[in-house]
Amino acid sequence: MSKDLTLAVAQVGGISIDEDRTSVVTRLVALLREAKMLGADLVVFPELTLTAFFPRYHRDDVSDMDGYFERSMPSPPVQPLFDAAKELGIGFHLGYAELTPEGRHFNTAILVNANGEIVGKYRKIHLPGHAEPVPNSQFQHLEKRYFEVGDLGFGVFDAFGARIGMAICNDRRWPETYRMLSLQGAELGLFGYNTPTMNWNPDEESHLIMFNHLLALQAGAYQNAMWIAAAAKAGREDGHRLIGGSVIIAPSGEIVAKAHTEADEVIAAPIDLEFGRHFRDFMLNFAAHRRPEQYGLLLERTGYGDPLPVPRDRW
Ligand code: CDV
Repeated sequence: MSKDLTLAVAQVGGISIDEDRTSVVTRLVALLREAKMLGADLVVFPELTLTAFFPRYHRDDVSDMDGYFERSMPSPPVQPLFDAAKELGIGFHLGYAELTPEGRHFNTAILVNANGEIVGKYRKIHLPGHAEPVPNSQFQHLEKRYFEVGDLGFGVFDAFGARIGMAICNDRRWPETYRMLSLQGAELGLFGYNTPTMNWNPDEESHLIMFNHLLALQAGAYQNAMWIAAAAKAGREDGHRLIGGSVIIAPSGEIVAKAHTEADEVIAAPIDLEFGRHFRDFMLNFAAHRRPEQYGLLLERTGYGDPLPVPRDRW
């Protein structure tokens, strides 16, 4: 197998609600250095990497959460991460809460090249959970309260000698995400996530949480002939727990590297972009086999609905 780049995923263990950015960034720089020792060209950090997963907490006044958001990037406490990356000549992907100069709030990820320049940006489109707390629930997930739906679309960027797409956490459960990226030629998809081991659905079976996470990513990789890297914020945060399972997945759908802890941990793998071409040129040759004229319902309908009429006169 030839190697086009070495990709690392830096899983980040739990961050307590009062851990400051400087402490978190020191951890991230240590992970970056470890990734460099593994030969990485690009390191993927999780969703909302810089703080505890604050959308699990309810505040009447949403501006009370503004302290968890970055007003610029690099913000002063994050500058050392950019400096270390530049010194090491390594790129990274970072998820964070973004507060724009216009006062808009997004769940955002950026792609930074080995010169410390931001070369890609994505704002999360599929926001899970609720805008108001679920009554009598032990767990809340209030992303719809604290973030707007992303306004940048599903961007794909040429960087690191590859065509790279980004998406964030819940996006990985939706096939539309991967297809939006693969139709733009993405060869590699980068995902960060915070997935609690328990959520507002008391009937969800615990064994399914890891299974569904891996199933979605592996299916997305195979069905779209893409490499996928997914980085968890994992472990315990203030009595709550997030799954690990950070992975690198080949376009075959096979896992080539996987974290085995719920703590700070780096995994890495060589990426051969040609390997994706094998799938794109044969079984998943979109241009030859897709039938967009038959997919109109995908744009017309959002929720589950009734069957479309099938013309009986042509049976
Ligand atoms: N941060 C997330 O988007 N988490 C969701 C949880 C709430 C299910 C996820 O899809 O993992």
